[in-house]
Amino acid sequence: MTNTSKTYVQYLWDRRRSNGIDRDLVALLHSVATACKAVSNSLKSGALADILGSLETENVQGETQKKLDVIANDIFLRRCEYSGVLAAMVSEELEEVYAIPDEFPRGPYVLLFDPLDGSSNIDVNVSVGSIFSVYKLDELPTEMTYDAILRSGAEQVAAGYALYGPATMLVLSTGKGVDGFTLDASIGEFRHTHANIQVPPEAAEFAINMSRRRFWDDGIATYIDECISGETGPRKRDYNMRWVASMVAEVHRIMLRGGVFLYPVDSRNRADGGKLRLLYEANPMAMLIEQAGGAAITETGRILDVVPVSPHQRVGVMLGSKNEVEYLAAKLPENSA
Ligand code: AHM
Ligand code: MG
Repeated sequence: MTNTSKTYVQYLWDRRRSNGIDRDLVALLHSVATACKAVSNSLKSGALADILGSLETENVQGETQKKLDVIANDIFLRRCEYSGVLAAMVSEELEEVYAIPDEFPRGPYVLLFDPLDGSSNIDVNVSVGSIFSVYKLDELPTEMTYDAILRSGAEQVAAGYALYGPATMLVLSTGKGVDGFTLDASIGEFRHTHANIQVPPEAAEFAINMSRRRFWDDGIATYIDECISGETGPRKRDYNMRWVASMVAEVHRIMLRGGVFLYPVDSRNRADGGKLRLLYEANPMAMLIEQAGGAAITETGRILDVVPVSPHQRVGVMLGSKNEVEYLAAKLPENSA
């Protein structure tokens, strides 16, 4: 069957006309998609290309880097630095801000990304993804410090992820809804396959790492216990559970069929602020989920309202179907206050 749906680039030009996104943002989002296609291609070779396994290095979070983390990070930097529209990039894999080198023209945009999320899944051939977030600065800072470029999630002008699953997909928001694209290998382009994605407001499916139960705060434990008690409990319906350990895969499932994803602050990760990173994991996913009609919170309020204080800071993340997230929020002392 021939797919005649629009290509991603055609979609972006349509957005330029209807949604007013500027030419520079079109160029940047095109570069990001090219990076995602290159990452997808690298992942396909797996053990054949000797790119599985770990390196002896650690990233800024103190986590052992996989070979593919480094390869994917390099792909994002190389594909996007020449775009001419970026002032800087921030990556999970880089300690410092990556200021665009002098040899390239600069522009007002900042790109933040996790080049390969869910990397514990790489060696076992389970879905992984890339996550990205875009801001526009009022003016080019003379010095590219974190202070100059850190913004709260509400100021994002675009966010998205690529999911490297059975098919490679790209899901994007430029602030007016959410659209999904599937990589058409026959032409090497993403095609617009999912228009105006909406997260169902009701759902009976949760995703959480249950092995951490003994570390949870009371509100989280009560919520999950209620779900597990099913039909006979206060929720009066049976719940299903999923845990891929790949946030992109979990969020994508929620985008298409609803549910909630939780990686809360708990007694084991509280000193770090949580597990997931605000700027290039929580914020872009929160923008996408909200733009699709869902909700995304930390223990104290909306993720998009958190004011960042450092580039790699972590937060508790709870997101998904609106009614379910609101029910959960009411059980969290600082959220319901
Ligand atoms: P990563 O950026 O090091 O891959 O970590 C983020 C991932 C998420 O994709 C996933 O939700 C979570 O870590 C899984 O954590 P756990 O190993 O505790 O199940
Ligand atoms: Mg990650």
